[in-house]
Order: sequence, then structure tokens, then C-alpha cells
Amino acid sequence: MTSEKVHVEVCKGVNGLDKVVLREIRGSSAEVYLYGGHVTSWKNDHGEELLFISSKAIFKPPKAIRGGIPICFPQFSNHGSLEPHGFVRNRVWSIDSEPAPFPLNSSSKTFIDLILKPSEEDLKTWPHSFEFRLRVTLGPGGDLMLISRIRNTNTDGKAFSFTFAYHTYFSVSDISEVRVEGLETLDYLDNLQNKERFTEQGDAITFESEVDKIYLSTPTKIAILDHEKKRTFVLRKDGLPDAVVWNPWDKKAKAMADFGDEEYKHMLCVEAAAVEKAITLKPGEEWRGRQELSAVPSSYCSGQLDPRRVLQST
Ligand code: TA6
Repeated sequence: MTSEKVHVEVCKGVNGLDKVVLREIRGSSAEVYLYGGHVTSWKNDHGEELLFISSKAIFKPPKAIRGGIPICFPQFSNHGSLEPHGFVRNRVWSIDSEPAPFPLNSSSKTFIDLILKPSEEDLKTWPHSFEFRLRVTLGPGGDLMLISRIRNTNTDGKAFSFTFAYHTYFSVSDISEVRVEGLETLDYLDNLQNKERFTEQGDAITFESEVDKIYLSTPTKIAILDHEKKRTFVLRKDGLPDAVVWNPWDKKAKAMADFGDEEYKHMLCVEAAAVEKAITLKPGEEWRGRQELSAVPSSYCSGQLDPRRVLQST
């Protein structure tokens, strides 16, 4: 394999849609579709897929791809008058040939910069000019990092406000065996009860029915433990105070055309988000939202991965 091939390759994906494949020398990889600026695959150095993609996912505009990491902007879910989750997840992004200099130097060579600006049509539904720069980086150890930089480029002096989420679909062995650590005792808005506010109990979160909760002001680190696979996902985030946890369970699964009836058993969405307090940018201002995912192969019982220690470690 040539060194160039190792790192970044632009090629055709499903239905001839353009995608970028990122590869790391030790074998991990990731795939990003220009359609939606959408990460659709993240594999560890054993070639195991870490993200869930529905077998019924539709890779055809204007439908958003079901699975991977859809980006919700400028509106999370139905928190506003736009279409659910905003519109950038069903727009075609471009490769950013002149990426703005990056504040922090990343050791990894394996990254791609994408950019999206609103079309004339978009400006009719959301009358704001912006530049959305997305950098997707695959770290030497296989960690996957997404950094969004959104700049207000309005020339009419107007500020704009938005909500945001990295709507990540994690692949899990069996949802009833999964625990989420780091959200205990936090307040959340329950989307299944008119966004009413509740306080979570003190133990790890487990799953036995549909869940659709927005946890408020969470720690910057959350752990998702998959006992059967002896794997823990650690989600680190900056600039994204909230976290959404979603599993449609059986009924909603059957109601979604682009989702298999039994697939709810093998996925969990844990989404780094900014929902409770909208972010406001004046012209010229820029916001940054970072999410870093790592998959730690370990067994909970071996004590190697005491989630409390993981969440306390840097
Ligand atoms: O993030 C959770 C959520 O907002 C749920 O309410 C559910 O609608 C899910 O997103 C999927 O939304 P989508 O528009 O992709 O079908």
C-alpha cells in the first residue's frame, strides 16, 4: 500500500455518491460522504465496524442516511420551524481546498476538510449566510475526531442562533446489555413526555424500552459500555454542553421505512449536542464544536475499565 493511499482517498460510494476514505497505517479506517458531510463508517484496526448503519439506509438525496454520524444544523430535531434536524445532513458538501488554519495542531495526517455554504434555496428557508467547516480526523490510535467551525458571514449585520448535534449511531451487540456512564443524576428533557424536565437516577443508564432524552450540561466525557463485545466507547466533547440518548425500540423501528424492525437491538445514539441554550453568533464570529470518539477494548469485570476511572481520567 503506497503511503498516500494509506491516508486519504476520494472515491465513489453507494449510488455513485462521492466519499472520502481515511485509513491509518495500523488498519483503522473511516468513510465520509460529501452528501451530508456524513461519516458512515469507522472501523478499528481489526476491521470491525464501530458505527451502526441501517441495512435499509437510503443513500439518495433528499433523504438523510440512516446511521453513522448525521450532523444536525442549524436546528436539532423539532426545536424550531425548520425541517427536523435542519438541512445540512441532506446537502452536498465540498472538499475544502483552502481550509482555514487550525487553532490546534493535530499530529494525524489522516484528515479531510469539508465545507458547506447555504444555497439560494437555503437562504429562503433560513435567511442567514454561514460557512460550515468540518474536519474529520482519524488518529494514529484509531480515534475519530470531528471538529465543526461555523462562521456567521451575514453582510446585513444580523446575528443568528442555532442548535446542533453530532447524531452518532453506535453499533452495539445487544442494547439490553449496554450501559451508559456519565449521565447519572443529571437533568434531562424527555422527548417522549413533551420535553418535560426530569432528573436521572444515580446509576448507569440501561435500556429496556424506547428512550429519547436530552441530558443537560453533561460532563465532557461519556462512556458507553458494551459488555458482550468487551468494548467501551468513550465520547469526549467540547463546545457541546448537552447529550441526547435515543433508541426507537420496536414500535418506532417498525414505523421507520429506512430502519429494520429488529435493528434497534444493535444501535444506540449518544449525541454530543447544544440544544437547551441556542448558540448565537454575530457577523464575523465563529463557533467550534468538537467530538472525539475512542473505542477501548476491555472487559468491565477485569476492572481495567472501571467507567468511573475512565470518566475521571484525562
Ligand atoms: O436524536 C433523537 C431524535 O431527535 C429522535 O426524536 C428521533 O426522531 C431521531 O432523532 C431520528 O430523527 P430522524 O429525523 O433522523 O428520523
